[in-house]
Amino acid sequence: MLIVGELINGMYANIGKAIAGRDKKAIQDCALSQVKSGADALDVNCGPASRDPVADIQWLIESIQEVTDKTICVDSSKPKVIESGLKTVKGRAILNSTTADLDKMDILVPLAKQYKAKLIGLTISAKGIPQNKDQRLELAAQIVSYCAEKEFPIEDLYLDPIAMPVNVAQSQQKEILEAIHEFKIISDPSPKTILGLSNVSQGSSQRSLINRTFLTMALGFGLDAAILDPLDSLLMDAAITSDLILNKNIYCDKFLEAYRKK
Ligand code: THG
Repeated sequence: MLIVGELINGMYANIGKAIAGRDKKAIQDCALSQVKSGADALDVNCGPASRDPVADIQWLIESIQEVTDKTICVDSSKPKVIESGLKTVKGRAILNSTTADLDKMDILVPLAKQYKAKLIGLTISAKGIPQNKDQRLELAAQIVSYCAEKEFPIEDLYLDPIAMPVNVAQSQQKEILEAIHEFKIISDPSPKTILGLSNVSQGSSQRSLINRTFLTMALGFGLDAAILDPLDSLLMDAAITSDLILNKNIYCDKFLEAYRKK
């Protein structure tokens, strides 16, 4: 699976402070610790408190790129902030994200094409968050057909059914898991799937247990990628072991160690 580290997000107090105070070392340390723990890519989000997200996202990405060449996942709900981030990324970025709304896709799909970025499509719309699997599938199909029409490669599209907190949306979890499976059969070639995993445990105790159980199940339903906390080593162990069980890695008695040496 593709592991996207979630920790460079202004929503975290330490990162919010580092952005406001231009503390480059704090950002670089956070990037390197996630990479060392196994992150393949790094999500970068200025957070809700940023006063100048167009400038902040550039500073964040420049700081990170000084210490690692891992893929940058440019995370914002504002197209101007996303464009500013994509301009700064050196390699191929992940654009996080568009919704299924036409006004968003009309701007963001051409941007993803222009910068040869991969694209995350959230199965939400201005009408709100879908309440069952079929509503998620309807929005997913709208995103896939829009991308196909504009000749955006479907293999580079990651559909996100949006993980919701289990303590307030318990009946949604099975709908989300089944949506992950069915997104894969919308088209051939299949779109990929991704989740912002930590959403599922927001407001709950036992967060780590809920996160790793949900991740393991989602991988069983065909999940390709997750935005998660790579410093949670039990979570990473569960991810690595799931890939083994799903025959994505060769078995050996020391598979955790072998994977981490990759
Ligand atoms: N899908 C996509 N992108 C996303 C999300 C998604 N980006 C943002 C988010 N969701 C994924 N990242 C996080 C990061 C942190 C938390 C949840 C998701 C989190 N933070 C603690 C909390 O809210 O309790 C903050 C704790 C603190 O302040 O220290 O849980 O779904 N495509």
